[in-house]
Amino acid sequence: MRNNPDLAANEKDTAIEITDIDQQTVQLHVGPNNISEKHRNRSVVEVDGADTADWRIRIDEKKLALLHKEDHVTSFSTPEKGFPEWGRQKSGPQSDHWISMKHLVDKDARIYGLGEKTRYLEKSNGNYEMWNRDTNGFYTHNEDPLYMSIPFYIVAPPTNQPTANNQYLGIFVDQPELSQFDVKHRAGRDKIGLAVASQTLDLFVIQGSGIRQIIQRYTDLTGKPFFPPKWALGYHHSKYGAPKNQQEALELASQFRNREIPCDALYFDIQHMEAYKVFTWHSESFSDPEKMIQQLHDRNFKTVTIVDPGVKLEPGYSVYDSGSNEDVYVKNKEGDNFAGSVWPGLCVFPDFVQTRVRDWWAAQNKRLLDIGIDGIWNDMNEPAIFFGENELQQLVHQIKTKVDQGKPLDYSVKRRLIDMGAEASNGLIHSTDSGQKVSHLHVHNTYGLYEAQATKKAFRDVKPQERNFILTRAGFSGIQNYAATWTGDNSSTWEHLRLSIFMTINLGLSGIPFSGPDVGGFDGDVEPELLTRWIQLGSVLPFFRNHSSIDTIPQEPWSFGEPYESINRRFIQFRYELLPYLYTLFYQAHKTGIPIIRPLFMEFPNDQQASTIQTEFMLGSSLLVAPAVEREANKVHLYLPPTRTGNEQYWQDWWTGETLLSGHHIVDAPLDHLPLYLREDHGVPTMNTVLNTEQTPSTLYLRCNLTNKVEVPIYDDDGHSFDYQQGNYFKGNYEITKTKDEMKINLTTNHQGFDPFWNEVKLLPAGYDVNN
Ligand code: MIG
Repeated sequence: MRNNPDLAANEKDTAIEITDIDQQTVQLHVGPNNISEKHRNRSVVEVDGADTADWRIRIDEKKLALLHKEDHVTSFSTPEKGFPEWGRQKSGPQSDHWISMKHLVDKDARIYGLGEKTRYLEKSNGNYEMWNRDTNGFYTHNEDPLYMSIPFYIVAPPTNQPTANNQYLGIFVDQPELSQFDVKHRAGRDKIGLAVASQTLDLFVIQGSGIRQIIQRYTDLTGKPFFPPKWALGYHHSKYGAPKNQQEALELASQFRNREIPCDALYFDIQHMEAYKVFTWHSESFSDPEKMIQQLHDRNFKTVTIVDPGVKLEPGYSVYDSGSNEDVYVKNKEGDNFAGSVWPGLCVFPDFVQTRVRDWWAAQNKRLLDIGIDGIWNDMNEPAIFFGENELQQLVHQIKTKVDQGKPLDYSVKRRLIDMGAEASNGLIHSTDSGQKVSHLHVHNTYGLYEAQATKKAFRDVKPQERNFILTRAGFSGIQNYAATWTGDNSSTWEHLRLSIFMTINLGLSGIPFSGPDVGGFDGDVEPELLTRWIQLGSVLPFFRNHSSIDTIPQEPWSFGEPYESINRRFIQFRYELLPYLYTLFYQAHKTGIPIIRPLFMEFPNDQQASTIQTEFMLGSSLLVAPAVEREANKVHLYLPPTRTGNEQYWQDWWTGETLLSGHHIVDAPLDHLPLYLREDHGVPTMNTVLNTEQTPSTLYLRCNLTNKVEVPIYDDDGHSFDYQQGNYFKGNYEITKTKDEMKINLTTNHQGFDPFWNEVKLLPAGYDVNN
């Protein structure tokens, strides 16, 4: 129900309305009275206004208070037009319209989410912009914006006021346009400035008693995370520029198998194409890709190819011709196909906003899927454009004039070229399905999301029974329903190893559980020690892919010899031992949106110290990870939280079984060690390691830290098809209890529609190495 209150306007032409969604959720609309329609992002999948009138707004002076059943929930300052005084535009086009509000929060509130953002785990004291942006090969630890825009944040109550009401809030600014989030910074310590380059500001306010509830509701609105096939949870290997040809791909595969380092997928970066023409293969280096893929499949390797959105402008190139005939490309102001330069030279860009264009793109993707490609990696879909054709011609003209006049060429020419790249997409024009023209400003941040929709359709068309794997760089709220993401072009530095923890955690808190960094770092040469530490960390992150830039030294798990190779192998094996646990967590994430890795304060919300810990995290609710994040760190500081109710508890060292009491510790972390602790009365299902997810052991191990009772939930299915949606899955709960001198395992089966991989279950004693 839409509730258009008397208190509507503080400026005569501005209307404020609310739509009751449910107890937890209300939608707020701010905008000029006369705007009835706008181009909305389509990320919201479910907005049924309920027919209740529980939510109200009250406006007094310059404050807009939201009430639920007379209880005050949160307040905003009344909306203002124009670019806000606290704003700081870093990228994106100039806009004639801005609308802003300030969200009033406790000065000690903690702010999380905002998707793929740098800096620290907690987001206060920063200004964040939403404008999908390629950073040209690397980014710094405080760079902003990056590739993906998730205009959603969580307000967690201050932990220093245990008596304060334990209210959590989620704010989703449902606008795809360029926007700004000033978190307790220039807008004031007790405010979050929200500004959108738009005439309207639509947002959802979600209230809840914990982070879980907030994320569940946010992912009800924007879509639940897709459920990947099992192989996507394995170790993946990638490098820009390698393998250079079919032969090298097969050799790489042999290396993994001969060295007994588990691996599930190999990636083919842009070198696989002919002149970077999307959906082609290099005629000499990859002359028979279908055969190569078959040979890799025979050895249980899955294959993933990169797909860039730019289509080389080259009459005679079938993809280009087909798109021209069907008129699928984005237009410039003059109404012609926009041409901008990327890897192949001048390119045109599909207008993914239109359904018929997405269908066309899906049909193009079939060229890869038909020959057996298993996963699609969407890069450069911000979209990243090096420069536009018209601007380049102007620049060339300027340069020529300077040269003719005998004037020197200086740095400004180079600078101009870089700026041109950022500006290239600004004037583009898209069309909607109904033929309405829309400026790129409204589409930019959703371009990658629309592309992912098209790619998903390709999979559905070619392999309707099979689950799929799409990896995307750019995205917007809702992307979790289609694709996994990686954090782009990071660097091979310790700082970026730490950053990768914060970024992956915050992506999870932003509804995107399936993400991870380029393990080992993309830009720059990795040090052997850093690679090993990153592999240890990666083994417990949701997406585990080693990737690096062209011309950097090789960072294969064996590149630095011993002792590194053995340690790297051990942790990649460990990843596979954890699969039963990870798979169950992925299933839960798919059903609920709950992240796979979690900040400590999510599991221990009332513990003030937990809220200050940055580099430790929980994998699921049972395992605490305290990775070494510094060079030559032979020890790490470890904080083990007390129980949820604040009582002491015993944690168990995963590797030795030694028990440690909650509190602060300094523990050993030599290079071959990842500090890992099992929570009291919690357990983790594991299995023997395998070389890839096609292999299945027959024993399920339950590793428990048992005092009174442990419950280990477990899920399994065929690992690759959609049959689970027809009930072909197994879901159960192992309950382990201890009496005086015996342990009892009891299985409660919640759903028995599939024979799970194991035919025996064993308790795994601490310190027992399942591989020996
Ligand atoms: O302009 O395809 O982030 O992962 O290796 C660089 C080459 C294009 C950027 C991606 C990176 C990928 C690289 N790409």
